[in-house]
Amino acid sequence: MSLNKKINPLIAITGLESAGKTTFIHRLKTGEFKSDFQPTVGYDLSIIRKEDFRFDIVDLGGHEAFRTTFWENFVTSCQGCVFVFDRSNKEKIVLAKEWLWKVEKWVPKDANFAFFANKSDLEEIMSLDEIIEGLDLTKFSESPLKSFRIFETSSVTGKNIDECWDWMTKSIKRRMEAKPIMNIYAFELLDDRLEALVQEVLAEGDKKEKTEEIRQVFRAHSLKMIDSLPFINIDNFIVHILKKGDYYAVLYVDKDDEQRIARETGMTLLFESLSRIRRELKVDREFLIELINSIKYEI
Ligand SMILES: Nc1nc2c(ncn2[C@@H]2O[C@H](COP(=O)(O)OP(=O)(O)OP(=O)(O)O)[C@@H](O)[C@H]2O)c(=O)[nH]1
Ligand SMILES: [Mg+2]
Repeated sequence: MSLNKKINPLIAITGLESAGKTTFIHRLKTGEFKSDFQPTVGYDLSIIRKEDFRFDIVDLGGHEAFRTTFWENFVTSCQGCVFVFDRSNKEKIVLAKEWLWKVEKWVPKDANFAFFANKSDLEEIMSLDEIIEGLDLTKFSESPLKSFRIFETSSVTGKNIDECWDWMTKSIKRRMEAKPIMNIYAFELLDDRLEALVQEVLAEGDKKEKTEEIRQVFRAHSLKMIDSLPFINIDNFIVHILKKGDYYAVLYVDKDDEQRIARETGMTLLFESLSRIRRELKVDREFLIELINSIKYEI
């Protein structure tokens, strides 16, 4: 029942509205500057391949409505995070500081965190010293985050775009090769789309595309319960979907390895809570097996 497939690393791009997130991702993908993006509504997921690795990139809308709804879920499950700051906009520095430090708390401690002093091509911009002081960036030396770097960037000239990407992807890759990343998630059914997708997967039809979509929706809705289900690193895994009424929880767990993982990570509690969930939801064994079988090859 286990899979020999790794989950793709996720890189979350954060920053206030108009900081230049979407423009940066476009520059990264095409090597070109494009100036006419509409403000991002909600979030956009895309893929960037590098060598044999596939990175999922989430471009998070910077408007307050999206900051308060989507950011935490993505940032807490990322392997790399970027905070884009528009250095030509001094008025937003207090708000940017508030959100930067929220993000810092959400980023997993072993993830890479890049800070962009963006729009460096413009003339009327804050100096790096002003930014460091204004956003309290020196405090990162006390942060439990292991990997933090500041880049002065511009999507107009391309300054430091590739450098940051190299730094981030190489170190994520190294980490994953040393210790493949496996996230355990639990997900709450928050949107109608999810229910419909799950139903489709359970029914006949082309499961491959659907399961990918489901995975992305799930990722967007990781539950608060994640507090008691921390990250663990394993290679092989299976997917459990547990259903209770109109509520689904999805758990990626390596069935054969639960004991070993519990021992190595000291997370006996985690597995106790998993079995408690299973019991509470009174999941029928046949139902579970059927669900697992229906999606195990694509996730
Ligand atoms: N001069 C300059 N302008 C930039 C740069 N990056 C982005 N811009 C401009 O800044 C504006 C906002 O860019 P977006 O990429 O849409 O900003 P965003 O962070 O995605 O904004 P939201 O989607 O609303 O969160 C656009 O007019 C871009 O052309 C840069 O490096 N230099
Ligand atoms: Mg955008």
